[in-house]
Amino acid sequence: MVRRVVAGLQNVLAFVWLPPRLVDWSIFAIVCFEAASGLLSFTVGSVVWWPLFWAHRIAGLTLIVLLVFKLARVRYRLANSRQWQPSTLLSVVTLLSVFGVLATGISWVFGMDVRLSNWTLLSVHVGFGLVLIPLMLWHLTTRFRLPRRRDFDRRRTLLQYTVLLVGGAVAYRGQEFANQFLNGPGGDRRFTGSQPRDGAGNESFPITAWVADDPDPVDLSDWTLTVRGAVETPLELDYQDLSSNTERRAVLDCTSGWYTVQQWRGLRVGDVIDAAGVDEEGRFVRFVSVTGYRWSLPIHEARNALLATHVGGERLSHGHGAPLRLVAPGRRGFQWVKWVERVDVRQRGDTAQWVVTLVSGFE
Ligand SMILES: Nc1nc2c(c(=O)[nH]1)N[C@H]1C(S)=C(S)[C@@H](COP(=O)(O)O)O[C@H]1N2
Ligand SMILES: [Mo]
Repeated sequence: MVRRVVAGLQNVLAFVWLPPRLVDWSIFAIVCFEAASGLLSFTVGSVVWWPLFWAHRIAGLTLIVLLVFKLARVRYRLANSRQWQPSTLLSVVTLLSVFGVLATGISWVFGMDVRLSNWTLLSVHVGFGLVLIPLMLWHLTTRFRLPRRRDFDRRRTLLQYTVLLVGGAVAYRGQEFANQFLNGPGGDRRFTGSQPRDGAGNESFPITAWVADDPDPVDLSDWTLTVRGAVETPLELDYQDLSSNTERRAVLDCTSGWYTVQQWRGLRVGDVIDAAGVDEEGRFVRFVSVTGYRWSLPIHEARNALLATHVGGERLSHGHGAPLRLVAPGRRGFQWVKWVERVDVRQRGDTAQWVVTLVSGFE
């Protein structure tokens, strides 16, 4: 029985064994796909995007098989130090970062919750990925060979790739199944892969600032909320003027890999901008922090968002964005602007916000 299984596996392996150049180019293509899907996955928060997260995980697993092929081919060259060339060092470093990215990705999927100072495994995974891209491109320039016609046998190649991808999908399903035993049903991860932070109120979830955004606590005596832009009457409101009476349960899901479900209380953005009277050409609403950090939402989505003063029945703490922070259900955490002081009704979206959120707070 065991022997038959082994023989079967050997047959499968012999069958999917790709020609060297195809292995290399497939690795290249998959790493590019992983970088693109990984980055894109950070910008989406709605569950309709689940196939993107699945595709990222499945493609990552097929990378393991391709690496086995690749290592089987180069192992003599690596093991034999007399064959080492200057570019071998680069190859080894590239290989190590591939191992890093796979190991952290897989451990994360299995629900491991190791933190390296404030970094979750997911952040380390992203770090390895960002290092891997330039390394791989460099490695490619030292050993560049285009695949040739005879590397492809159309039907066989197609079948090989199908086996690889289906294998990856089966392995991923198997992993989810195993997870139910290891971590209990679902392991409580969201479709984004984020792990739960349980409890209610300020103390129950981390404070996350993006890179260098770290203002002093906001002094309410010289803080106002300004509403302006494509409105009839711009407004300037004191904290005491805010009628914070709308409650909403919403998930804050940070790209560093955690989420929390909280009861938020605050002002409905629709009420705020209607008080100023929205002009016809108003299409977007932009939320600007005291630090300059900002994000904008299409106006119909913005109307249902909240400018929160409270979380879990408590006044927001400074770290969580007091006196006012955006609660944008269905959006990722980085879009939930903290320490909001201005609301702009605009005709257009704001592409510069992508850069501003990355560098906000740097002097
Ligand atoms: N002004 C400002 N708002 C911000 C950030 C920031 O750095 N500056 N970080 C964002 C990120 S990445 C996340 S995940 C959430 C975290 O909210 P929390 O600190 O209340 O958990 O706030 C978002 N809002
Ligand atoms: Mo975040």
